[in-house]
Parts: sequence; C-alpha cells; structure tokens
Amino acid sequence: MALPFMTADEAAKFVKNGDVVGMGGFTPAGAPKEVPTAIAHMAEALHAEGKPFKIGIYSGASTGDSCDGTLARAHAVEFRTPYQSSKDMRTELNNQGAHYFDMHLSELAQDIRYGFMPKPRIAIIEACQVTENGEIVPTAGVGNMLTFCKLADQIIVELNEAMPATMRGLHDLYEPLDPPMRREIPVYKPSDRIGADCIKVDPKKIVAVVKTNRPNEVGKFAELDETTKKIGANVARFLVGEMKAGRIPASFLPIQSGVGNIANAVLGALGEDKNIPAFEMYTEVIQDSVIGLMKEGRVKFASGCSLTIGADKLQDIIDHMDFFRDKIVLRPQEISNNPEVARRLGLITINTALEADIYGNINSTHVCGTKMMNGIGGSGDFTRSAYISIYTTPSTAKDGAISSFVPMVSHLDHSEHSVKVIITEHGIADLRGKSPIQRANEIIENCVDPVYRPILREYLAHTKTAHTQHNLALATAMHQEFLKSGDMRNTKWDEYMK
Ligand code: 0RQ
Repeated sequence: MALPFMTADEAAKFVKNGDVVGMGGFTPAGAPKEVPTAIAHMAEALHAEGKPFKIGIYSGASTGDSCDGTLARAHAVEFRTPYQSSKDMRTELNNQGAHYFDMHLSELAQDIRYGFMPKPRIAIIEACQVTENGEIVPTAGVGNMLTFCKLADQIIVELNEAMPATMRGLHDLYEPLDPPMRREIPVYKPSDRIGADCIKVDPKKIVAVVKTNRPNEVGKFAELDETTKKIGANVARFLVGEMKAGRIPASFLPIQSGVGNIANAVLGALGEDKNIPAFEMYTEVIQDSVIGLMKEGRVKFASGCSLTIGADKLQDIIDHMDFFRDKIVLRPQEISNNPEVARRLGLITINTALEADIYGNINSTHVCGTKMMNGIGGSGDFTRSAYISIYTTPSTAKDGAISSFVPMVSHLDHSEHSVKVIITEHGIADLRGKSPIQRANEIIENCVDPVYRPILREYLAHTKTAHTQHNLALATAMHQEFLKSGDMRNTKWDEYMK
C-alpha cells in the first residue's frame, strides 16, 4: 500500500473539533511542527466564521512553538496535559482559556490505557522513517508516541528530512503490561535494551504522511554565571563527600538531572570535577552538556526520553552516529521515568525547585501559589524513588526581590518526606534524619541568601514550639509582600500580625 503523502494543510483536515490528539516527541525534540501549525490556522479560519474548534492535546512533555505556541495563540485548545513550557500556552492556561492537568510524566500512557482519560482519536508524530508495512521510527524524542500510535484510530506522520533514517537504532520501544499482569521492567542497568527499534502499526491507520525539513525548536541555555557555577560546584562537593563517606559506591550511581538552565549547569560541573568517576545517566531529557561530556569520556552512557539539545549538537550526533549509537538510548517516558526502575537502579536525582520552604517542601510549578509556570514534569517520578533526591535552586530570583526560601511553600509538589538534600550557591542543606526544626536551621544557615536569613529567623521567633513550627497568619506574608510591594525584602512581620 503506497504511503498517503500530502501537505500539512490537507493532513490537518483529518482533525475535527472536539478531537483528542496525541502529539509525539518529548520537549521540542521530535515534536510535530507543520501539522499543528496548519491545525491552528484552520482553527483561526473557523473561529472567524463563528464556528467552534478546540482540541484536547496529549504530549510527551513540552513541545515547540509551532505546536503549543500556535495552538494557544489560536485559542484552539480545550485541555492540555501532561506538561508545557510555552509562554503563550502558559498565558492561555492561567487565563483558563484551556484546562490543564499537570501530571507525573511516567503516568499518562498507563492512565489512558487504564481508561482514566480518553483515548487519543488521532496521533500526530514526527518520524525519520515510515514504511509501507507500518514501521515508524521516531526522531530525537519519543515521549508517549508508542502508546498514542497503538490507541489512536488515525496516525499523521511528519516525515522530517532533517532527521536521517540512520537514527534508527537509537530507540528502545517497550510498553509494559498492565496490572495484574505487569512484571518488573527488565532494565537492570541504564544501557539495557528491552524493546523494538521502531513502532509497528496497522498501515491502514496511517492516513497522512507530510514531508518536512525542520530543525527542533530547542531554546538556547543561558550562559553559566557565578550563581549557577557555584550551585554546580556545591552539588559536586556534596556527591564527592558522599563517596568518601561510603554512602555512594566508588563505581558511582546513575544520575537523573532535570530540565533548564540550572540542571544544564550542574551537569557540566559534575563532568568537570575529576573526583567524580565517569558516570552513567538514567534520565528524562538528555541536555546539551551531556553530549560534550560523552565526547570527553566523562559520561559513559545516557538513557533518556529525548535529545533536547541545540541543532548543532544534534547534527554532531547524526554525523557521528557510529560513536554515539552505543552510548545513547531513547525510551518511552513510561520507561525512562519509571519509578520502579528508578528505585531499583539507585538513581541520584537532581531537580530544580521554583520555591522551597524552611522544612524542605518543594514547589516546582506555581508562582506565588496561583500562576502555573511549566508543570511538575518528571521531577516527581524521580524524587520519590531516588537513592538520594537533591533539589537545587538559586537562593533568590528576580534580582533578589524573591527569596527562593519561604516559611511555607505556596503550592506543594514534593513533600519534606521525599526531599533529602537542598543545594544553592551558598551551600548544602542535608535534611536526612533531621526533625523539622533541625531542617529549618540547616536550610536557613546553609542555603538561604544572607539578606533573607534574619527575616526567616525572625519568622521562627514568631512561632510557638511545636513539631513543625508555623504561625499561620504569617506563613504566606513574604508572598503577600511580593504581591504588594514587588520585593520580599520589605517583609515586616508585625504588619502581617494585625
Ligand atoms: O524567570 O527567566 O523570567 O527571570 O523562573 O528560572 O532560575 O532560569 O531556572 O530554567 O532551571 O527553571 C523550576 C521553572 C526552573 C524548571 C524551573 C523564575 C526565574 C526565571 C526560570 P525569568 P531559572 P530553570 C524533569 C524535571 C519543573 C519540572 C521539572 C521547571 C524562571 O526547572 O519547570 O523539575 N521544573 N522537571 O526568575 C517566581 C520564584 C521563582 C521564579 C525562579 N520563586 N518565584 N519566579 N523564578 N524562582 C524534566 C522534565 O520534566 C521535562
């Protein structure tokens, strides 16, 4: 059966108002680009005629601007899950123009299979190869596309000519059985391969193949600055100390590292510190710094769900596939982020907090407790199951006007029970085995910006002795002060006592 080649505009017509669509890829890596943009244009035209058009969108994680950005600007999104990081989508969600279900990334595929959420009617995925007998090879990001392709009635493939078919072999595509039949996922070390190198579907489901030639829309990282360099050095110092104390084996343990500027800087610092042996990664996104470290022999292997790297770095991999093929594997997020595997492999997990409180609770998602930033992503998949869970953050944001440490987080993503260590540019708070008041002292004296230390000590002075000391009238005063004057440094506790 010949493949149904057509334009993006023609393919977009398969998508109807009210459809649930599963987008392939993970982050802008491997996300579809031209068909979502064509759907957004179709939505705008229909809206101009006074006709409704909105779709529900499942993805792996964030996507690129040509997907989340265009669809948000066209007001064409009914609901969105499990993660996004687009400026315009964020605005749409915070204005309640679309419903957002922020969820653990490892869970979406199984939740759809369990029937907790509707099946995608249509899957839109990017591939580097598609064959007439229904073999589809993903590109730089896998995400949930294996499950979407299996469950959807129709599949639209963007065949991206910028991603050569030689990428075949980078992927390991495996879907677990559902309870009560599920067994352990047989990944016993990060490099184990347990699945297929392509997705196999009934070719009749492939209703459109759109040829494209587009790089991934991966943003540039901020240059390392003094703060991020110090955070990275402190993480390295902590891990070297753990090795010396015999709490991390000399052969080291696999690393999971989160997404964003801080995470990229931390990994760079770990690679540079020769006291840490060359290590393996069992992670979600493989970011820019990993590729350089792999070439230097500092990262031996990386298992992930996507290559969320700049176009130059991806080209380097494509050009040197023989070097990279046995050092990288890309898996569905149900496997790359699987808590059962994370606990068994003994991952050292390093994620970034938006805000922490003096007891070690973490807010990864909500600015001042109300406005969605990105989402919890995979941080919860890893944190709860880690060998050691580490959170990093600069001690302040917005030029010091926001303290990353507050009396009580304004939204809770990771609780004090799962967070073992917090690290800033000032130092390390080791929370293991400590009571709430011991944790508060450890965090204030080691991690908080010196300007905010007296403010937080004074907060504690306004509380009564209890297992966890709080003054509920004052617990959100620093947030309220920021909303009022734009600067948490102005917090005067007495004003909030009234
Ligand atoms: O905003 O750029 O406008 O100044 O947040 O902060 O310091 O550049 O850090 O890029 O590493 O992102 C938590 C958002 C950090 C990210 C978060 C403002 C700050 C800046 C970004 P500006 P930085 P990063 C698995 C792991 C959740 C998902 C996750 C994230 C912007 O790491 O989304 O962990 N994590 N996934 O100024 C208001 C505060 C703030 C603040 C920082 N307290 N209040 N704004 N900012 N602290 C991987 C995946 O799941 C894909």
